Amino acid sequence: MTAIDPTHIPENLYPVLDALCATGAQLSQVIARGALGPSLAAGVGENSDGDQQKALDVMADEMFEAALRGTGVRHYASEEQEEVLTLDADGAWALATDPLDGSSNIDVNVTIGTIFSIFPATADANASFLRPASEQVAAGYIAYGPQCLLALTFGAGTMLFALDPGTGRFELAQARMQVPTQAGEFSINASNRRHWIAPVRRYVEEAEAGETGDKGRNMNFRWVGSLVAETHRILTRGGTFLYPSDARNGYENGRLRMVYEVAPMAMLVEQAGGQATDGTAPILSLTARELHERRPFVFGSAEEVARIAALHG
Ligand code: AFP
Repeated sequence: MTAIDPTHIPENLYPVLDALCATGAQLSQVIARGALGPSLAAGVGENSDGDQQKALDVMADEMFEAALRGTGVRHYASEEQEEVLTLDADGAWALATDPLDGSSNIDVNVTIGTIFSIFPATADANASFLRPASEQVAAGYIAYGPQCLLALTFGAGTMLFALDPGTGRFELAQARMQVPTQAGEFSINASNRRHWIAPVRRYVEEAEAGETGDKGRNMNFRWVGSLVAETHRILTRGGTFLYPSDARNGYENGRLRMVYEVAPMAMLVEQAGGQATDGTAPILSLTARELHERRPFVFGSAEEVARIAALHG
């Protein structure tokens, strides 16, 4: 039984997408059992960067790694593993993933997700990922929320699939997602205000001033703490997301990881008519220097992202 309608998937990538979707469907069932199953939010260790690992982080990573063997993935990179793994020595693809993003929301029943990015594989494992983000051939996320959804792009628009709980198969829900150019909402972790650089503070103050300030219209505010949930909202109804560099120790390049969070989300958003930068430079023009490097991340409605870049200028 295939896990996703093959109609919209390039044939040479179908085994990879089928494995990702089958695993995503399994994971959505594990997550839906919540407290009826083993504790998914229990701390089980630390990842390569010292972030606390939850049981579900490790479980998801193990499930995706196992499922992708034999599908044509040569190199597997994960937030939960220090080094790149070789799965199929003659595979054509290099896949990077945050297997479970939004871990702080696991035990409070808020949408969490899996993010993935696919490059053509090169012989050298790291070199497959340390290259311009524009060389991605596919990017997507699976959102585990009230609906289990897959947003997916191969560079010809961003598609949306929904998991049919009755069949366990992802079916096309929207052929082409489109980010509205104007935003009505902005997203940033406002508790970090005292750490922000001036352009970020200025943008947020403009948004907060609403119709009483330069923007001339009111904005609403959202912060979920789950990149997949924020991205899905912005792909659906527009908005702006900022995780900038800030003055905290270790946050000089923000919090989000370039290879398996920032780059795939940037491809999805730009393929839907939005924009994605590090505050000024387009993410897709950037190249990661290290597998787990962080990068300041601003994305969403084109007008807003351009305003933020102008303020940085
Ligand atoms: P976790 O997976 O460690 O919860 O991190 C989630 C995340 O990478 C991203 O999904 C959120 O947008 C962001 O971190 C939330 O960061 P803060 O906890 O600093 O608000």
